[in-house]
Amino acid sequence: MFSTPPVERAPEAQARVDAACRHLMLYQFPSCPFCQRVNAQIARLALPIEQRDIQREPEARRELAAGGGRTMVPCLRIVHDDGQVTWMYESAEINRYLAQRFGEGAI
Ligand SMILES: N[C@@H](CCC(=O)N[C@@H](CS)C(=O)NCC(=O)O)C(=O)O
Repeated sequence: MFSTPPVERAPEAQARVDAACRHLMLYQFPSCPFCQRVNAQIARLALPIEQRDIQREPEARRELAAGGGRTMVPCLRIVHDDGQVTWMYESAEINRYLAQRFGEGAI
């Protein structure tokens, strides 16, 4: 199997991506195939997104249930500039969002 190499950005562009990723958090667990899909996208787009493993971290599972309303993973928590929080479920939607926000030419 070949995997696409991660995108390479100029240092200033990567710094902007790094800063934006500090407002994102992925709730997941490693054996979940939908989470693996999102993690492949995260690797491809070279995104330093912090992760919480809801199988190993009971507190993370509680956070996800309280904030997002479900314990389904993957879920991307997005903190917007105005402080509003979005809990985005569905691997395909998350991958689309990441591609639009961080894909080639987006940042
Ligand atoms: N359609 C969803 C499916 C996600 C899904 O089924 N995740 C499983 C783990 S592999 C899960 O969290 N199941 C528990 C639940 O739905 O509460 C996606 O593409 O993200």
